[in-house]
Amino acid sequence: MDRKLKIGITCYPTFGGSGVVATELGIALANSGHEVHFITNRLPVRLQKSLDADISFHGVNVLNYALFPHEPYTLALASKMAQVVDSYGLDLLHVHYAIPHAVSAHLAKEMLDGRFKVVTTLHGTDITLVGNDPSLHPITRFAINNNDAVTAVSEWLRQETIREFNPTIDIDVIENSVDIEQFSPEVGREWAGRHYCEEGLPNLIHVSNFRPVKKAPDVIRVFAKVLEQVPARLLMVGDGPDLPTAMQAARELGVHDKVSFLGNREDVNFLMASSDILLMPSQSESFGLAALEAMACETAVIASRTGGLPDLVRDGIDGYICEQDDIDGMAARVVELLRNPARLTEMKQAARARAVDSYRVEIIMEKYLALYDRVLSEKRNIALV
Ligand code: GMT
Repeated sequence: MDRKLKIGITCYPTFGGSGVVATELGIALANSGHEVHFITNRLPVRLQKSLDADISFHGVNVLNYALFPHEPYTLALASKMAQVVDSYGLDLLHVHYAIPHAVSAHLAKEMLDGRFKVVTTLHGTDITLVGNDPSLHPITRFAINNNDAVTAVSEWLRQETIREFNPTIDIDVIENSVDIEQFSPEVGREWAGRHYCEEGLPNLIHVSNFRPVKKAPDVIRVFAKVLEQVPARLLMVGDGPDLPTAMQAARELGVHDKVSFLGNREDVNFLMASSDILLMPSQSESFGLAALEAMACETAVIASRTGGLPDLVRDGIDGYICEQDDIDGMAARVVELLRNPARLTEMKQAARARAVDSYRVEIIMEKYLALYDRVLSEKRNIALV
């Protein structure tokens, strides 16, 4: 697209994958000359280093009043969206995670009499865990049907959305992306923090928000089985509800001195680039951003057969796909690779090539720009369902 666009982006600003995808896209769009406005309740984590003249940040302040059972985030966000669109003449809002962002954006659009377009990206649990709850199903379906375009981060999520919501709008698939300069094997080589890696020992890594769906304690179980056969270290990166359970499992299985629990980290690219294999035994994963980032760092991936993971990680090429809950199977694959360095290197290089060729942020940004172009050339067409 030749025209420079004015784009508003809303996401959850935390370490979660949807916020990361939204932020990396916003940075890439700004670097390509588009005017980008983040409308979020806090500065997104990965934006903290990149805030410059081309990216504006508009904080959403939510009133906390004693009468309210809950803070009215959805309404405060809609008000802020309408203000920002109006003040800066934005062409479109691109919101990430349907609940409640797609609803707020629709409200803002109604407030401004349809003067801009709304694109929603569905990321996963907004469809599979939250949006399909009976309390939210009708409003989620309404928002999906009344946005100008809706994307899902994998074909699997597109199918889940159709199955769950039977939408009247077509869903486009635009996958997650990765910054291949930041996430590259090179960063690991110069990294001062290499002391997490014991000289000569292979490194395994797990990166997640430690919600039950990520099965972090299973990573420890896999690792304990691996240690029965080959020496290694394990980095556990992130924080969340299952962190204490994973720590307890490490103590109970007697492997705690070989595991480093590192919490939420901004240098996750360095940690991945210093590792050999990423373990992702998730119960559900619409795409698997951490797997893609690891692949870009030349780290092989061993993941469970769920959601979009088998489309991302080519079984036997970039790593291995194992059946869900198959602790023994995953451990066997790790051992197989650690005992065969030539095979491991081959997989690491294939993984990097796949990330560069198919998922680098410039490629994915072009897909979004084509979508923006399409919706901006369409007349207003609202189906109230
Ligand atoms: O759906 C979630 O769990 C939240 C979301 C997030 O914000 O972290 O994660 C999802 O979005 C990522 C980015 O699109 C995907 O790579 C993750 O696979 C997906 N998580 C799940 O489906 C569990």
